[in-house]
Amino acid sequence: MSMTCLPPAGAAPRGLPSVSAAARPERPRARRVVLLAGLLALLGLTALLAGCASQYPQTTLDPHSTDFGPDIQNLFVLIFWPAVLVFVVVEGALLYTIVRYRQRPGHGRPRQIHGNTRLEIAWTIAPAVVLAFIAVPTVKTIFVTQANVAPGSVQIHVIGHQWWWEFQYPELGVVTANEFHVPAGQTVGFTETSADVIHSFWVPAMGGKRDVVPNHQNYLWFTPAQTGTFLGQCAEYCLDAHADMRLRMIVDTPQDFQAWVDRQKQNAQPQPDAQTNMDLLKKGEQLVTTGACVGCHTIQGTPANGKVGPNLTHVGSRQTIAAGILENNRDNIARWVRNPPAIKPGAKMPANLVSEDDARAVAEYLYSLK
Ligand code: HEC
Ligand SMILES: [Cu+2]
Repeated sequence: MSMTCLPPAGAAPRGLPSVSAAARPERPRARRVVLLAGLLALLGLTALLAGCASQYPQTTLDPHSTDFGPDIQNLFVLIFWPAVLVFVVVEGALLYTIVRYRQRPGHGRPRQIHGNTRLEIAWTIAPAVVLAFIAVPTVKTIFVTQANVAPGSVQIHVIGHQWWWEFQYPELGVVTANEFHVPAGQTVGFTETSADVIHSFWVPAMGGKRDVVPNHQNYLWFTPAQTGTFLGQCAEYCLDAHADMRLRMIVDTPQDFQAWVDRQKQNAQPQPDAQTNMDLLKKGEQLVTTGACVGCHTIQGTPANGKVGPNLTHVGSRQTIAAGILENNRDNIARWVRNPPAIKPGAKMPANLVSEDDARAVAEYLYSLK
């Protein structure tokens, strides 16, 4: 018997099983087994992915702010379950139709119809209602979270650079890079702009992304709920090292935050530790404050006052360097200073500014700037 899509002329009318179809009962059972196996595999995969979710520090589904994050989470849940319902109904109807009205040997061409006004009106109105249901709370949330920040909150000016972040606290007199501190339970207001191309500032645990645009100011605010370190990154493709443009938000208790601000406001002052080699440190200080570095980096209290690269006044106090891609230690600072583009392709700090030996001295000095 032929199994082509078009039934042979004169085939039996639909609904009357032919003799040969009844004589071959194995085929539908085999298909059912395949379908069931597919469904089970899908369920297993979903369970596996759900189990992994807690290991992702940048998940968007686990908000740690008291306003922006939960606003988005509630909106997501509000839309997610109706979407699941729509999915199940539509896909269920589709699967049912595929199975129930599949071509069977001996079944003829089904009745041909054209147009159904009632159905067409229904499937135009139903999605319109669904879209309105989504649009109203979405637009409301957008307006709330786009607003400029309330007075009295911690003000941070975010400047995106290819490929690192600058954080200025205009009211507190602090400038830092790639890692910034905020107090728990207090609203933080960001004004954002870019020094070059469009970036996007994103700390997923706090809430949504916000574009960082040159010659334009965007606003963002949220209230961190608890202390901890939260990872973020640039979320708008900005050429070579976009993927290496990461950031860390450290939420402190209000006391720890104040202590951090007090330290950051001070001039650079080497703070040797047990492993410090003082001769090397002095040599490094000399190299940095009289070398090419001063043209691009600021080290408060020294002649270095460049604005091209990150502020290094307290670079030793940061957990990472180079926008979150290297752990902060002497070896990594030395490696970085020798050849930044080898570590971060495209990095806008030139290689070979210092020799191998001098890089060790530079690292000894910079790492002591706590
Ligand atoms: C032409 C400008 C320029 C010069 C000169 C320059 N840098 Fe940089 N530097 C940068 C830029 C830009 C970055 C950020 C790179 C990135 O993360 O993508 C940077 C990053 C750094 C960092 C990492 C800071 C952090 O917190 O991530 C260190 C450390 C550093 N420079 C040290 C030096 C030293 C030491 C010298 C002198 C020997 C020097 N730089 C000279 C532009 C410069
Ligand atoms: Cu980017």
